[in-house]
Amino acid sequence: MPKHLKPTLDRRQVVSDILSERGDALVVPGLGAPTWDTAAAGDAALDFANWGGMGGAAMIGLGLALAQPRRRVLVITGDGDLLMGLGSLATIAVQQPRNMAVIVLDNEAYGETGMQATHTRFGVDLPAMAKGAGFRSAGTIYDAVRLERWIPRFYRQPGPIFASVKVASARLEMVLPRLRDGVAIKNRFREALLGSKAHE
Ligand SMILES: Cc1ncc(C[n+]2csc(CCOP(=O)(O)OP(=O)(O)O)c2C)c(N)n1
Ligand SMILES: [Mg+2]
Repeated sequence: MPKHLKPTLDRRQVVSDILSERGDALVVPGLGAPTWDTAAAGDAALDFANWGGMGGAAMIGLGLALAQPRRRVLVITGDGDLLMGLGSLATIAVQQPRNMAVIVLDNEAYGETGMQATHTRFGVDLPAMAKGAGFRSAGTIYDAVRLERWIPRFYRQPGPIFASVKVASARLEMVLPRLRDGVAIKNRFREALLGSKAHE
């Protein structure tokens, strides 16, 4: 088991720091709090909010990464969401998408539903699992200095990349994306990505 420190990073700051360099990257925020963090950082048309579906963010990201190999795809999700779809680490590793990063905002809790402890609170090491599956690089980020070093990698280093960012389990204001309807979110995303081809 790795050294287990208390998670302290501010998740809103982490997400806004990461997304400030997004350019034309496609972003898949996991359900709940990662979606509120992403909305707080700007609610962009190239965000594919995964409204209430748990366990699927990384797989939606993989599909996008394979369909759009020239675009960077960032999955920004929670430890609970990733733990529910752990097999996705193996599937991503088999596909080896060079344009994909999976970033877990790891508060070691199921935040949305009342801060129940997840497995990472007990030392389950998600980056080690990603490495074991075959991700090209994986690591744990506990502080802002390390985060600053990792951000350019999320966008430029060959993937698949995995990072667990240890964020404090604070209760924050719920910032909802403007669109709530799944079809509307999908249509906005397709139009922003594909332009006139979105309707073909
Ligand atoms: C299949 C399924 N089970 C349970 C839920 C209820 N639920 C919504 S968010 C959430 C916790 C998500 O935890 P995490 O991904 O770690 O996000 P956090 O809020 O901690 O950032 C749960 C259990 C759900 N939406 N779908
Ligand atoms: Mg969590």
